[in-house]
Amino acid sequence: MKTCQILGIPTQSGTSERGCIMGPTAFRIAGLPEILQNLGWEVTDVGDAVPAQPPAVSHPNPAVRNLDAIIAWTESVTRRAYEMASTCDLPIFLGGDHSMSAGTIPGVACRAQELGQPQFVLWLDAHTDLHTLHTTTSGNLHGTPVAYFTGQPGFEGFPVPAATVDPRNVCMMGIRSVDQAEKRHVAAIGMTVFDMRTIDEQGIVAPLNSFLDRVRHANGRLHVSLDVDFLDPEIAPAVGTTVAGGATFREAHLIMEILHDSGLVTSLDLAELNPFLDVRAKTARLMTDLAASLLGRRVLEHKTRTY
Ligand code: EXY
Ligand code: MN
Ligand code: MN
Ligand code: MN
Repeated sequence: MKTCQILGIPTQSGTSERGCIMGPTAFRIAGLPEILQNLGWEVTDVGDAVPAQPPAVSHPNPAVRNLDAIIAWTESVTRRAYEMASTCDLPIFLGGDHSMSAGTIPGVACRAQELGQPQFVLWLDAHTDLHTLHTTTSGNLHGTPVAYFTGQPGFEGFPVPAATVDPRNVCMMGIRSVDQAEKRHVAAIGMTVFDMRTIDEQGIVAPLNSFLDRVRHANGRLHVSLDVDFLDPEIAPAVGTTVAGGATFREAHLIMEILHDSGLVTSLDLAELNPFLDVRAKTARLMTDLAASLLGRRVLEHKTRTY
């Protein structure tokens, strides 16, 4: 039986909107562990991460918020993620704001390095989250994890990442809100970005399959990081950074179904759920259902298509 471990990461220090601290609880109340068990997975809920001791730090950019807390979470989450990736088939990380990925991704990438496999990342988000401590103007560090885990400079005071991901192995989908400094950075480091315009024009199947082919041919490990704001705010209101024009219900499920069929996914973040902003738990339920699609739930048991 395939094994899955679930870790809550109740951080909200990366945002200025309070409520993500309740994210892991909402996923558990929505029944995520039981739903995955019913899909045939052996599921262990390993509880919630706790931050390390926050260091005494300051930064010349006065906008930066909660630097000490984010460093403390990054340290402890990296360690937990590495342990999980070493002891189960599929670690699932329940956020918590997206600063969680400054820990989860270096942790799982460290395990990939040990196995001699390249780490790939599929980043599903309205935002590129590519600021550094120097370029952020909001000071909200959930806007920075991609720069950190791809090894960009500008993270004084942070631990050196346990392992970094080659930016050419990062694919982003759903992007529709990018700050000026991030635009320059995206072009410079060579990530693949399928923005919403590309999805409007080409759909999600061809772009996603082109990336999955690359992962497959490189015998890579694939981490999926799903930010609630990837989804259209009409179907997923429970996030502090909604951007109109996001992925539809079926686009999102189809991505998850294709990812499941690929057999390539080795770890998953469910990020940015803010239950305080939800409407009758619809976002918590949708995110849970998307995880179920990724872990094998299908409408019919048999294949309905011939390939
Ligand atoms: N780029 C904006 C900022 O840096 O404040 C918005 C970042 C939102 C980040 C959310 C998690 O994806
Ligand atoms: Mn994000
Ligand atoms: Mn986002
Ligand atoms: Mn510097």
